[in-house]
Amino acid sequence: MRRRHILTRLLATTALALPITLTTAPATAAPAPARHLDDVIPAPVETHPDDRATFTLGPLTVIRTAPGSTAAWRVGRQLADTLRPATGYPLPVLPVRATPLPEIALLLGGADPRIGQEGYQLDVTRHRVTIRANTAAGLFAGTQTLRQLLPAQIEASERQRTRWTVPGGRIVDYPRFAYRGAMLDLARHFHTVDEITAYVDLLSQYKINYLHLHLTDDQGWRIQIDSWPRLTTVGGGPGTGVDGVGPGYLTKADYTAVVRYAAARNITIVPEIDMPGHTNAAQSTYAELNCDGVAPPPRTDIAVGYSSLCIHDDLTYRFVEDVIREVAEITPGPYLHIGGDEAHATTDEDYRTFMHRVLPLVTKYGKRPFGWNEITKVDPPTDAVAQFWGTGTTNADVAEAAARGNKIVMSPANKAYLDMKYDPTTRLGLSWAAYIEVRDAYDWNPAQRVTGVGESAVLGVEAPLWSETLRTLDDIEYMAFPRLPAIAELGWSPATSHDWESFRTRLGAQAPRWRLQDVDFHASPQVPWQ
Ligand code: TNX
Repeated sequence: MRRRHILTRLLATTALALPITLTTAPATAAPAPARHLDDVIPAPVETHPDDRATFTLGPLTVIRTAPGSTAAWRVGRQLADTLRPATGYPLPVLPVRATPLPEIALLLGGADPRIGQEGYQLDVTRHRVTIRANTAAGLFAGTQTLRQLLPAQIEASERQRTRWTVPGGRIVDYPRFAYRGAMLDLARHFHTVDEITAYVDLLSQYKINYLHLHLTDDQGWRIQIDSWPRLTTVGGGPGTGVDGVGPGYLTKADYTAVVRYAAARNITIVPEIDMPGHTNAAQSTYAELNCDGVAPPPRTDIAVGYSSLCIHDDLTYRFVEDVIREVAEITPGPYLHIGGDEAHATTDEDYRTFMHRVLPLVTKYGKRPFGWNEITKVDPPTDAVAQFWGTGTTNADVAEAAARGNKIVMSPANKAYLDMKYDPTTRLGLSWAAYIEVRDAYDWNPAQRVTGVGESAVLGVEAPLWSETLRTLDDIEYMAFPRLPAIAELGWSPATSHDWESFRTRLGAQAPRWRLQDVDFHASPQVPWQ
């Protein structure tokens, strides 16, 4: 009784200030746990809380977007789509106009100059949430922060009864690194468009901006190539996943749908065609891709390092050029990944020969070459990006490449590999690099990991998820959560904000959101889950 009385008084007081928004607020509303501007992953660069100003999202709230910008309007519409199911409010998306209605405004320009191309400034006052950015990408990032500042119930798919408050103050936020990536392996087990886009939804909440798709490997070929059609019908056909699980591949239309869906969430697709090793799916499909002209049997085991394209045959380069051309054509992003890892069946000299013919092909079709760190052995052109996946802290080739000016993406396998088990009891995953608990995934500095590869050489971080043991979206989620948010924070937040205690507390507060989104996560004992 008494509690009810206090609540009624509380509502009455607030209603004075916000007469319109609260008239239909349910009297049974549960007090939302206090949230603070700092309760966000990745940690924002700067927060200036104002305890006297709380915004309340209500039935009359409108979303207003920068006049004349379709891009800003699209972000506004997406925000409305995100907020409508749980609130049940109409949240119309309208052009900017001065009215007394409570509003969420998405504006271009006029923000703190430090925010750059992907950052944003978020101001929360009693009647208005204003997100300012220089680009739609920045506005989108701001809306993802706003989402985390609302009560966790905002993630529910059905109408919830709560007060939709946002803590007052200002956030100024922008990324530490330009490249904040995740990788999904479609070759070992295929993942459908629906599964990939569901993963994109999760990634974009943590300001990940690149999704690298590992499209080909020894087991399966997962991207349609018109000039070599059997790559997918046979190489991506029945029985081509690990343990014979299959079939599956992306048609060009599927791939384009993924590219578009991701782009709308500020995520750029990086396609990978792995070569000259990891090519058994192609070589077992087309006999002419083998030096002896004999197609090897398909492979569904998880061994690595046994296949190699035929380095001294011109047909190999016709094949590679066809594939690169067709993949480049359907890829709007700047990068094309050519793998290059674990080519143990290719001699060092042949590897160099191969890469020196193939790297220029990527450039020829307008893309910037990306490869696993082995490509640094062949002195690639300085616009090539190398992805470090070692477990150590020294690598002379990578350090030399960095010194020459190549950018490095950090994916140390014993820190950033999401397919590594959390501990020996983890049902899924592998353990060749390490067991990686949440703290292991979080407690490292991308710019201090490899000797000679400092802040200015690091393009960013990426969390690869190899799928030898992963079949379903639940499997993907279980390995990615909660370690993906740790890698996302390393990519976005300033090194000075790095703090395990703060991170694990903020991570614990994400759990109610994941439960509502039906995200299967590892309830690590290291984290105080709410
Ligand atoms: C190594 S890391 C690989 C992949 C495997 C992975 C499993 C790298 C560049 N290559 O082929 O799937 O380990 O963790």
